[in-house]
Amino acid sequence: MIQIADLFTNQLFQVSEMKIAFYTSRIKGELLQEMPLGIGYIWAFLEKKAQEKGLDIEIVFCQTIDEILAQRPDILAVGCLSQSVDDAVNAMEQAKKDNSDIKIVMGGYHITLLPELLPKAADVAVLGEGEYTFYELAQLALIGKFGKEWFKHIKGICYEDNGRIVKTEPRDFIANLDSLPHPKREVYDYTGIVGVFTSRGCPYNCIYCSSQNFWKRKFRTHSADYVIDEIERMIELFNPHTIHILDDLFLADKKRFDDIYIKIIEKGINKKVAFRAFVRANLVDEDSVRKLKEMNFVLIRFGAETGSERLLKILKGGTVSIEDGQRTIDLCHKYNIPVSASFMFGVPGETRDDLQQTYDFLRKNKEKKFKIEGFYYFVPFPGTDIWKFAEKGGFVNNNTDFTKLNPMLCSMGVSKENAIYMNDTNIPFDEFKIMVEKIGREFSTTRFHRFLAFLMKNSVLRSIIVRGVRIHRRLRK
Ligand code: B12
Ligand code: SF4
Repeated sequence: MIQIADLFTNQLFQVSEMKIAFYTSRIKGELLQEMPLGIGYIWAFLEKKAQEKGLDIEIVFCQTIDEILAQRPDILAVGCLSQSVDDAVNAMEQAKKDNSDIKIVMGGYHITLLPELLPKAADVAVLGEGEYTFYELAQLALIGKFGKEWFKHIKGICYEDNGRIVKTEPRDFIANLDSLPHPKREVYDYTGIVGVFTSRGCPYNCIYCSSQNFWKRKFRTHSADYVIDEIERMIELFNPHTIHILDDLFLADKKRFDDIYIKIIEKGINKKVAFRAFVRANLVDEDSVRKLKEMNFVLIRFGAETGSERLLKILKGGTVSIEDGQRTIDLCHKYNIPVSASFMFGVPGETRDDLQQTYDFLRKNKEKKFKIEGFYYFVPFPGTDIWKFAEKGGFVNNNTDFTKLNPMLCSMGVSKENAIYMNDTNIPFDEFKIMVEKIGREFSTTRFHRFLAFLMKNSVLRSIIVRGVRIHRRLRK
């Protein structure tokens, strides 16, 4: 295997400058909510390497296709999730049409989990963790060797060759996450909430989750010192009112959590900023909730998914129980931290009895400081066990309209053709829809959901909204 980095030491390249444009695809009609951290990490890593090696690389972040065309980059790097792959393909096609010499690199969840669907407009895709792989591809471009005969030397990519998709040897995960620079965030105009990712991966195996398939169930963390440094820098740069910890498993490493807790209190960071985080209910105990309160956590979110023990066991492999969810709610209530959960409906195998149990769970907790983040129609994500099940059942395939994989709120009045409903044998769709919309109306607690639920109660308004959503979807297609 050729060490691409050696090419630099051997001075085999002559290019003096290069422009790279990053683009993150978006679900139509949705605004970019924050700086995509995946791109932010790659950007910061490239900047660091360029500085070390004295390379002249200009990097820009484009929020629209027009911006890409105006920038005329040498490399277009496009990140995308499954739900917005249509936008990614459109951006890549337009960029290629405008400049046939442009080099296009794709990356992120969708292509990593479905590499066989590499779009024609993409020259190559980075599979999995992107920092080193993208840097090596950028080096190939710098030395004028960005092509199939050289791609085979790069680990962790896929590209098309003679009509078939070639996947190179997988790349090992970065062993020491602290060796990475903090992700670039300065290109985004933050107002109030800034996100941070303090670990990568998750060892659990929930049947519906892409994250564990993407990160191969390997759990790695940044050290407490690195996290505190990053938080302090975020405060300095953006003065946020809240920092959102986006990790899958922030509480998993108790020793690290305690170290972060001690440093936040010692440095008085809890006086400058509030926090919110996702947690997994089985990892929540009284000690952690007390500490979260002291650290100024103002919101804790978790995926409750269902009120049925039977169904939860299927979804999460018996690693978390309804009692864990209840304990999380009760402890947060006791320590006065608002707690918010999301639920999914329409899981294959869900029965009327399961739905009733979810209803009972919600009723029981209605009076507590317990918000509902969302009641979502269940959709299968590529790379998961449930995706394989859906494929076997003929519900999805490689030609599926991936925009349908955007989990819709039950209050949005989804129709059967817009949903991927795999549970007709247990509960016919029409009956299911009435049941979950009722739950949505009764228990939605966020202002937006409540407002929607209120509108949906009126039959005229409901039909206008439903028609609007359908027209919107048709136009999107
Ligand atoms: C934060 C977050 C969001 C944020 C920001 C998303 C963003 N673009 O960064 C918001 C709230 C906007 C969001 C929205 C949605 N999200 Co989201 N989100 C996450 C979350 C929790 C963390 C992402 C993150 O920052 N990771 C940290 C960085 C380091 O990792 P990374 O982004 O994967 O980046 C690395 C590689 O992927 C790669 N890479 C990434 N981009 C690129 C680009 C290029 C060019 C290259 C070469 C490489 C590359 O290199 C990076 C560095 O190593 C993940 C779960 C998770 N644990 O990853 C879900 C997750 C990505 N989201 C998911 C979903 C479903 C959604 C939504 C549909 C929301 C919904 N309704 O449920 C929308 C869709 C938005 C869209 N544009 O399509 C799913 C994706 C499933 C799938 N197969 O596509 C995930 C995996 C959750 C899950 N467990 O299933 N999300
Ligand atoms: S849903 Fe959460 S706990 Fe389950 S595998 Fe995914 S990231 Fe891990």
